[in-house]
Amino acid sequence: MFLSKFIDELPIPPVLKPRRKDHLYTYYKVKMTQFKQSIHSELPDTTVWGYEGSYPGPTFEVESGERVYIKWSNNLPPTHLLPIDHTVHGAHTDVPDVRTVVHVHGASVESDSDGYPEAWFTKGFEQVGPYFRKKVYQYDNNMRACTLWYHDHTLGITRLNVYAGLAGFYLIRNHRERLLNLPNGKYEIPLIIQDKTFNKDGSLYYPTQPRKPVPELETSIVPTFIGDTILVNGKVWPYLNVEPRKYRFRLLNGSNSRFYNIKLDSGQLIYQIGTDGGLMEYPIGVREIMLSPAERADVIIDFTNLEGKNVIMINDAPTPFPSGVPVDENTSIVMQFKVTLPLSCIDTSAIPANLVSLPKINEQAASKKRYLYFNMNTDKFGRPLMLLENKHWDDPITENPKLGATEIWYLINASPDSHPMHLHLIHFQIIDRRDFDVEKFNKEGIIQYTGPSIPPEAQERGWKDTVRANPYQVTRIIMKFGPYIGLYVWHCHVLEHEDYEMMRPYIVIK
Ligand SMILES: [Cu+2]
Repeated sequence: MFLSKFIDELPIPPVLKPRRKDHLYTYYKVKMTQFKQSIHSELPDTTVWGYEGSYPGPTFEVESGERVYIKWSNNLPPTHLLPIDHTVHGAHTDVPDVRTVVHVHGASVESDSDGYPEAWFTKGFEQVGPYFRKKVYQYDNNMRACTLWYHDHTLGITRLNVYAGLAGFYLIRNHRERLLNLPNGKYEIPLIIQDKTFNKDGSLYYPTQPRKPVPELETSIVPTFIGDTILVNGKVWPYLNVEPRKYRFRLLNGSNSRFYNIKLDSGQLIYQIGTDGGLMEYPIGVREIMLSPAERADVIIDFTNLEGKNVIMINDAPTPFPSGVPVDENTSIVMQFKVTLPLSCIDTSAIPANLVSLPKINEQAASKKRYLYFNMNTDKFGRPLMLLENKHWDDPITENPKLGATEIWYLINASPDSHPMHLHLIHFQIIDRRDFDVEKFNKEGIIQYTGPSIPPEAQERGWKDTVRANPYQVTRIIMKFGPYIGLYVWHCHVLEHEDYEMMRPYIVIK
């Protein structure tokens, strides 16, 4: 379907107002509902799901150390917007179709408030999953200033709930960050990038079958989802009028499966100042930024001296990444900046030479190394099934770090695709990536490196919660577990993989 580019203005999600805020705590109420929204002016309105009547959901803005309570409630209709595959674990016919649970991605949060995939709940909490513990979640926000996001995490239908619209930003700020004099106020804009496909009537399209259909099933999960349009903040190919000055953008890949390699068609530098978990040590000027699903990049783009010019944000990453379908004239376009607004005041904001101190976690501090491999399996319908450690979601827990322990995880990817691996609760640092002999590993279970240790890319040198585990490489990450104990998860953030067993529980023990 043909949709014109750059004819709709970029929407900016509203900042959510708390119901109560005093020196003790802040309280928010957030309702999930179904409603219609204009996704593109050439399309009839689209039925979506959102938080507080907004897709993407409203933005939370909280302070480091602020104690926040959120009552997430489900007010969605009883029928799902999208086709459910009832053969997928956790989405069998013994549970209601419309279930939700909210995870704040990247948050350090107690286990009972983390949005465990089996802690789901239905409308009015009438039915709840086996791990449901409480209606009001508690977030201590004992973290650096950083760009987090919240989204649905229900077992077996996360891909559908997020695709329907259940995602939004959660920003943590602090005094230290404010002292840096970064572009702020109307010059600081979050951008959630997603790909979707629409039917002619404006409704969301999500495939009921993979390319090679499963005849026994009415609906089958697909190995990856590839949309034919790109949305930013819920609009297809929007434009943003900007002033000739610096802007700060929080880039988030909120897509199901698609990776983006973001560039500007002007060829100008993008100044990256932060990663998933907060500010970097110093800004770096880059011409491209790779974002796998759930990864964020905090950037500054300078439109100074570009009066009257248009700058297009483009993408050239194939899907699945790195050896899948190349982008076309549509999926290579993200959005447009039009430098049309007059400068309303002198731009006194800065790109500081130094941002924060970022101590490296010492490898010697690690008390445990875990070797974790991803393997491709086939299910009884002949569909590909990506597993972690050849284990399913329901198998006994094998990853059980001790509270306060530092560990190194070896993410061993013997598959041809890159998998964005995400750990809940903690932020980690990437140590390196290294090619290995895949055949030998598959036969003997021994890692024999065939290349040198490759340090993380410049854009990854900071706190991370999601890392690209590239094909035929061992990716090493290091982290300290805490400050909470209990049940969490680690998983691939390609939502079609996560929903189909590429997710495992882990437990932090005393
Ligand atoms: Cu994956």
